[in-house]
Amino acid sequence: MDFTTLLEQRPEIAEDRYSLSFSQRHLPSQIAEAFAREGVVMLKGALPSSLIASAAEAFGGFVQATDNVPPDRKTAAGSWHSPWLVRRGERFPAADVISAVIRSWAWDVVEEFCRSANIVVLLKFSTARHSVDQALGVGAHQDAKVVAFDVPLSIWIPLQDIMPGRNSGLGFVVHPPHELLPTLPHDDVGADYVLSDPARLWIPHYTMGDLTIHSRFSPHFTTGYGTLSDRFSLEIRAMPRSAAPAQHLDPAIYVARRRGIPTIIDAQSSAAIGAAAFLAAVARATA
Ligand SMILES: O=C(O)CCC(=O)C(=O)O
Ligand SMILES: [Fe+2]
Repeated sequence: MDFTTLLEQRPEIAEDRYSLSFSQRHLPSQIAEAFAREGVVMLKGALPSSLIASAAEAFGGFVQATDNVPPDRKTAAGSWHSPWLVRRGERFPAADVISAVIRSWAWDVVEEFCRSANIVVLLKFSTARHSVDQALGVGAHQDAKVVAFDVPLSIWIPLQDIMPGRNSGLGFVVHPPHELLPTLPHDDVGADYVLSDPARLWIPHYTMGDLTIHSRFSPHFTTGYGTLSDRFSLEIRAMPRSAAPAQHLDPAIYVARRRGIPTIIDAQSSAAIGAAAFLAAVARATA
């Protein structure tokens, strides 16, 4: 079963049937309840669309200069990059987006999910992704399996509108288990699991400025329809500072409230990682 056929047979999976889309007028506690129950929420209009459009343009330019894309990070389906390596001259588009998240109401939601205002942004587990829309078969993964078991959440930010059937996006199996699922050899939970209860599937539309947050056990998947359209996105991972193992922290940004405002209070990168200029860009954009 591929995603084109699935959407044709079940167009309702592109609807938000579980009311998981929230705006600034919702309380973070209300959003946290939905997240705990369903494993994913969408925050509508969380980021300024002009900032996202400009980040997409810079990231697109970076990818087009093919020297920038190492062969081991590239397939027919696109390429993926550590956010601090995506650079256009003095500009780091991922720094602008991360800073916008910290300055937005989405950060109140991240704090609520983490039950802490002392948060570490785990750049080591954050990715800037260029996805070329390929026809894909149905499957899903859990980030607890493929990223890191102890990282509680992933923020997924598309840098353009996402239209199911038109360009590659992210889809979810809501109401996740509270444990790791058995997987096939390539860490995928398999089409049988995903299709066993189509009522639990959600392939959202995104408008520029929207983002989703999914939990570590949320089974989710890259969607693909074979249109060959480009998609740029950023996934950011964060957790309570007090819970973060030392081996997750290179590089990392620390955020806490100062005079009530989320503020970057520290950042670190080893010389070998070489993220210092990027970290400075995030700090400048957030100050
Ligand atoms: O961007 C994608 O296609 C995959 C992203 C993903 O799996 C994630 O953010 O956890
Ligand atoms: Fe994932």
